[in-house]
Amino acid sequence: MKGIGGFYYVSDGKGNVFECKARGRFRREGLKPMTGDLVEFEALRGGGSIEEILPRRNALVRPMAANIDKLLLVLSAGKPAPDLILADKLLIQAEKNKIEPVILINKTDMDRIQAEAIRRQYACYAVLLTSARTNEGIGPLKEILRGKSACFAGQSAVGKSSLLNRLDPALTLETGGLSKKTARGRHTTRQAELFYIADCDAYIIDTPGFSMFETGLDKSETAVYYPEFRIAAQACRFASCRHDKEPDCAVKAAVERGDIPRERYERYIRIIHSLEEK
Ligand SMILES: Nc1nc2c(ncn2[C@@H]2O[C@H](COP(=O)(O)OP(=O)(O)O)[C@@H](O)[C@H]2O)c(=O)[nH]1
Ligand SMILES: [Mg+2]
Ligand SMILES: [Zn+2]
Repeated sequence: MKGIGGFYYVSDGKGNVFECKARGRFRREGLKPMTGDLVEFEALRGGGSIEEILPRRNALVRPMAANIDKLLLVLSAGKPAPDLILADKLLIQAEKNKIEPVILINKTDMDRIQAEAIRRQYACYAVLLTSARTNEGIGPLKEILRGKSACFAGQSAVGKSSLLNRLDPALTLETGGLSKKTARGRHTTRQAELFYIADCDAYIIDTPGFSMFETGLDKSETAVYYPEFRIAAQACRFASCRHDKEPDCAVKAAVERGDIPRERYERYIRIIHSLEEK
């Protein structure tokens, strides 16, 4: 469920949670239990010991989470202003790890026009408009999550924990973290933690927000993870086209026609140029 200070909290799936230590051999093998892991553990009096980590279906580094079907990328239509470069990088990471992304544009109650403008940039993805304040989109979100495991991701204070509280009224996760002062204080999510939502039979991982993120990709492979580039890219003159300064680029032509959102394309160029600088 979560790890804090060398302790790992393991659920037996029957409502009991055990505070476990990981076996020394994991450390020697460079393995560390992650939130979302399936493990074999030995229940001891007053705690337990993790004996095996079962093979992972997938594992994300940012946020740290294992075995997830869907990545819930939360963006704010109000404050904080959405960092769409960060969003694009998280989408790239999801594509690379074959995890289905779902974009949640939250805080629609603050700025619906901004919410619609963001939605238009991500037309090739599943996008849901939500408000943890007015409850907008919570019903459809439950259907998207039914029977799945999912992980929240996004900047801090976009409303990840608030949305999770809405999914299960029994949850009382700490929310806040909008002001700089409290960002390191009590009202913020400090580690990835998994929750079972009985209402939609889903396992959801809440995660702390972050702002810095590197995809760790090569600039020539980055375009592959843009679903809206894929069809157009087949018509580029060069098979190795990065859709930057190459001649006869069908992706750039699609941007000019308005078939690919210009903002997405311009951020793509910024992302690959920053890779070149490195
Ligand atoms: N107006 C509005 N505020 C929201 C909404 N969702 C969350 N908030 C507020 O935004 C702040 C940060 O929320 P929190 O859930 O802690 O964000 P997290 O850091 O992503 O988990 C809190 O003060 C919430 O009450 C929303 O849909 N509308
Ligand atoms: Mg939170
Ligand atoms: Zn091209």
